[in-house]
Amino acid sequence: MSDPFAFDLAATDGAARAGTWSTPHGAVPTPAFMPVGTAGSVKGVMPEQLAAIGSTQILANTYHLALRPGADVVAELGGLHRMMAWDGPILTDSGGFQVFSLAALATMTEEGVRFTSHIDGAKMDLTPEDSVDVQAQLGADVMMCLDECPPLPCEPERMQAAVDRTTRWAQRCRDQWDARDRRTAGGDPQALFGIVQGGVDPAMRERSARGLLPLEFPGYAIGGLSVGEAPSEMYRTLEATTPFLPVEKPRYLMGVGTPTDLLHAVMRGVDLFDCVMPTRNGRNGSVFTSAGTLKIKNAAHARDDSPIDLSCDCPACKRGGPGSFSRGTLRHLFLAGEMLAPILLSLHNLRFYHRLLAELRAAIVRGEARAFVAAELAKWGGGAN
Ligand code: PRF
Ligand code: ZN
Repeated sequence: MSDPFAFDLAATDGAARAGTWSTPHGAVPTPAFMPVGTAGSVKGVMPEQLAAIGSTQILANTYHLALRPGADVVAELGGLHRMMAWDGPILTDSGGFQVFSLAALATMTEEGVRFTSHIDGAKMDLTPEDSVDVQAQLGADVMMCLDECPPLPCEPERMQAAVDRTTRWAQRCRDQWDARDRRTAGGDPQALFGIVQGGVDPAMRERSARGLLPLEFPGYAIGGLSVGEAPSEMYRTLEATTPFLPVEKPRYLMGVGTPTDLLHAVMRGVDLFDCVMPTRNGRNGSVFTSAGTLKIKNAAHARDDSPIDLSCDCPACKRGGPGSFSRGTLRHLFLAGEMLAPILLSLHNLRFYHRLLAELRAAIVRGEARAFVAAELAKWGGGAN
């Protein structure tokens, strides 16, 4: 049988790659950005709107869904695709990272993580095997290994221990994935990605990658970045990490980042991203434009009849054509607490991310990635995105 998770490289330009990632729920042109649907919905955005603005694959979180409504309930409701009314590819994160950012009283042992639910205070355990079982019940196309992501800065001994534990847990996740015949509880093929850790130390990143490679995952994530280090350190680390990853497998940078981060990461060989930034910032009234970020609530926009971005074809901007919303109108809707405002700004920001990566992909195919990135960064200038 042909590989349901084939990754085909259409073009490379330096370290940057233009590819197509296949899944049982459709193909994803890469580089690609995944909107975050933490608890089973991309906040405020309808699935058909996501498709219309260019979303191809979305992300959901094991931690949130396992606590509420429970993985068994998700399975009974038909799995994540049915629940989210999204027939395209879905990826779930494994839960460990969210335990340490959200749960109370999280502790870690070799066996797994133990924590207290941030929702109802219930005590819960999550082992690597549990994480795979729960993610199989959720039924996404791609699941992630349980990993340990130490906050930065981090002592070298602690970092090495986290890297080695992440490698051992990856083996246990892989064994459990094999035991489940690499399928969701509903019987569909399901991929498992390994996660490279190691902070900003190139030697640790190499150690982590070398530990995971023999497990032959269908894809590799880069975790442990955007956790307190400077952007320049993150870019340097990516440069020291991607050369150790297989060329023919997708690479996913977890929880990153700003538009600037995406451009720099693609130039260093990353294919997939997720981040709450476009939707969270949109809900807070902060938008990305071709001239940098702006805050729609600022008084300066009160009587501004122009759209957020004349070059944007999202449902809010419509390139300034009929049916577009002006900055002044959006500011008013925000200040009046109208729910349409955060929805429109979420759509705009997601469209900005998708268009940026689609244009970068085209530039990679043309062999002009470097010039494209330089031109975008220059356009954003002082209003940096
Ligand atoms: N590990 C996992 N999920 C993550 C991260 C990680 O390191 C990050 C770090 N940026 C975001 N989400 N499992
Ligand atoms: Zn727009």
